[in-house]
Amino acid sequence: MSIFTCLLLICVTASLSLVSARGGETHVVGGDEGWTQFPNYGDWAQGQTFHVGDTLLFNYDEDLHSVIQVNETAYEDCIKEPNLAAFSSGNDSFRLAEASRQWYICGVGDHCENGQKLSINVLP
Ligand SMILES: *[C@@H]1O[C@H](CO)[C@@H](O)[C@H](O)[C@H]1NC(C)=O
Ligand SMILES: *[C@@H]1O[C@H](CO)[C@@H](O)[C@H](O)[C@H]1NC(C)=O
Ligand SMILES: [Cu+2]
Repeated sequence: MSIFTCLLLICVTASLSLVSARGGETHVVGGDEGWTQFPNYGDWAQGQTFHVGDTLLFNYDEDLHSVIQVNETAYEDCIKEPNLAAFSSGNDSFRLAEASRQWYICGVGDHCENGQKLSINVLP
């Protein structure tokens, strides 16, 4: 293989992996533990890079938890009503449509106060 072909292959491979890193990734909140009480979602989010076009999936027992999208103030103070959106199917997924910070809390009991809350920063 000539050096030129070799370089070309490296370039193509590198750009393909860049493309595949952008958009379309599904982030299962909390990984295997899902959306529940007590995992540290700050730690979980630290290990993720969220881009526009990715999907955020909340996986949980619908009898035990829910998902409420709120603003920053409501996130800090665990205010459930009014909110931006509420979900309770146990399998709630959203496509991340814009580059922005987003906040989610659980709407059941004192779960939010116990730390069942997630803040993510969606990059372009
Ligand atoms: C944030 O949400 C709370 C209620 O959840 C509401 O009272 C407040 O006005 C909102 N703040 C902004 C800046 O939208
Ligand atoms: C969760 O929802 C997705 C579609 O949003 C669907 O493809 C998947 O089968 C659902 N999973 C379960 C366990 O219901
Ligand atoms: Cu909960």
